[in-house]
Amino acid sequence: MSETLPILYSFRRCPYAMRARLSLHYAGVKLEHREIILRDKPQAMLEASPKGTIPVLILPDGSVIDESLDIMKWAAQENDPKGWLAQTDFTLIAHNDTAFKPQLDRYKYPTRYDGEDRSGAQENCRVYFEMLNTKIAECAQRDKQLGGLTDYAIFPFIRQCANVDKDWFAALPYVALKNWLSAHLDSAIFKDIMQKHDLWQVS
Ligand SMILES: N[C@@H](CCC(=O)N[C@@H](CS)C(=O)NCC(=O)O)C(=O)O
Repeated sequence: MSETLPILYSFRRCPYAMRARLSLHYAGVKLEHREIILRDKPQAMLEASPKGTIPVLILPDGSVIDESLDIMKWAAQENDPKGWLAQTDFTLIAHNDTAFKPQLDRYKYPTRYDGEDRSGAQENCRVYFEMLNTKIAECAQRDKQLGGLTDYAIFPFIRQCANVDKDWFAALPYVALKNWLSAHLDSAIFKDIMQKHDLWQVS
């Protein structure tokens, strides 16, 4: 009989889905990956999680985890080979999600906001990067990581912001932040979780 695996609804470029995939990979969780597109969400996903955001994890017992941070925590509770969960900086992650992400959205998608000219949002992103740069530089003894799952929760968003205007990001004087981001982008785990999947079709 085939094993029933957890099901992950995911979208390759979504930073919330990336942090979930990174943590599930870290924990070595075997799963069925269902790649979707946001403009055409599968009915089965919406039935499991009517709020319609990605990622969604459905466990073999039918329970549903539809917040990326909860998926990260669940994965580390399943298996945490480096003891990372206890070291995770949830305050910084909350700052990333509630203060930085709205600025990133204004910077990346200015036309969605009345009167947004990007410059204020870009400056707010820079201020966040300056703070992160200092934190990362201070963590030099810990392999230049922020510790625990904090890196996995945050770097997909930094990647997204850095890609909006690569010249702007390249000109920033934040060496520790840039090295940290490059190390994550070059890592084997990131390459693995960014592999392309065919769109999931109901069989
Ligand atoms: N708080 C949620 C946010 C997830 C989220 O907003 N994901 C985006 C994609 S990156 C989404 O699904 N948006 C819904 C849509 O665009 O229809 C989480 O952490 O899982």
